[in-house]
Amino acid sequence: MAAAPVDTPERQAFYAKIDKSHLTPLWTSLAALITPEPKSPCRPHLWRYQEIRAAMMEAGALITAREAERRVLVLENPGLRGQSKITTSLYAGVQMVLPGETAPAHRHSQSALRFVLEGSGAHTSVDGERTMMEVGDFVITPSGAWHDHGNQSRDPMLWLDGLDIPLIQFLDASFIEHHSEDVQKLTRKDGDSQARYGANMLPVDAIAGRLTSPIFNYPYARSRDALEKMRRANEWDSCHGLKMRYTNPETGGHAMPTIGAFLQLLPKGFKTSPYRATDASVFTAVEGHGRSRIGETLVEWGPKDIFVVPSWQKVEHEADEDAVLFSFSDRPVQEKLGIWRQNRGNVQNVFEGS
Ligand code: 1HN
Repeated sequence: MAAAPVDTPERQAFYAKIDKSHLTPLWTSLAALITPEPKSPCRPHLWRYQEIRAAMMEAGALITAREAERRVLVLENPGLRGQSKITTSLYAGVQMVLPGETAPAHRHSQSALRFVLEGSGAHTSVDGERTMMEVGDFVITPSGAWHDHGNQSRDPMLWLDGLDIPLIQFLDASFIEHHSEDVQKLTRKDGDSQARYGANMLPVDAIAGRLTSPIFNYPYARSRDALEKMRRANEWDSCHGLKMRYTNPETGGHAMPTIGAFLQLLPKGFKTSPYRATDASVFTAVEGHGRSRIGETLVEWGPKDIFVVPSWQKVEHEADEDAVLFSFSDRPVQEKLGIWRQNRGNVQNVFEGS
């Protein structure tokens, strides 16, 4: 693109004059608005779980889940401080529910995912059905669904929350409503949606009407077992190892309309080829240790650590032992808009790669 036109005294006087009418020239900002490739203020960063956990325990002594509504420490991207964003379009936080606590029922426009980091047997209820949560479970709260959390186990439960808050904020489409009762009434037995939608069958007259998957807990045990069985074929993707996406069984599409979620296995010693994509991704290691080069930044990760890969930054992962990574991004949104793009390997030409 051509350089921005130079300023002349006449032009500056003109800009100052039209400014009073809330008008401004495009030609001074065009190059910054329409960049040849993504230029994000979002930065690569890693949060150590032990550091988050220690802070969370302090928060646990300072405020209850009920008073806080949700006791969450927000993971703020260093390039986006003060905005409650982990990437330009997504929010992430770590939430803790202590034994005996309730996080009261509410519903909002924002879609949410949970990825369980620690604890066993706490629950979330979504639109009348409860699910128990275990480490590694991927749990969904659709837009507009009543949800409350509780912990009747003996240990704290901590999970990673991912929400499309910045996206909804950008669209000025946010609503929240508080339930008249802290804990919503259950109208279905535990496991009902798993049985109806998670057994490779669908109710006979099911139509693909819903934007969000009717399965709201994708248990880690099942996802992990699938990866373990698939690895025997010894077919590895050079950029991803073995990477699967969570799907909505009614559509075959992403499990959520605004957030894509993925689980991947990197076998011991595997080093991925450079990869970049226009969807910034939030990762957490479930198992194993390794490292990722993200642009010029090297992050060393272990179980439950959380790191972020900004849009279009080249990433390479390396696993020191069998490693499992969970990740999420705004890829479904970009795909629907027809703007999602990736480069595999050391591709230079952004218009030819994919
Ligand atoms: C929310 O509803 C939850 O339900 C977690 O656990 C984090 C952050 C902002 C707004 C709503 C939850 C949230 C949230």
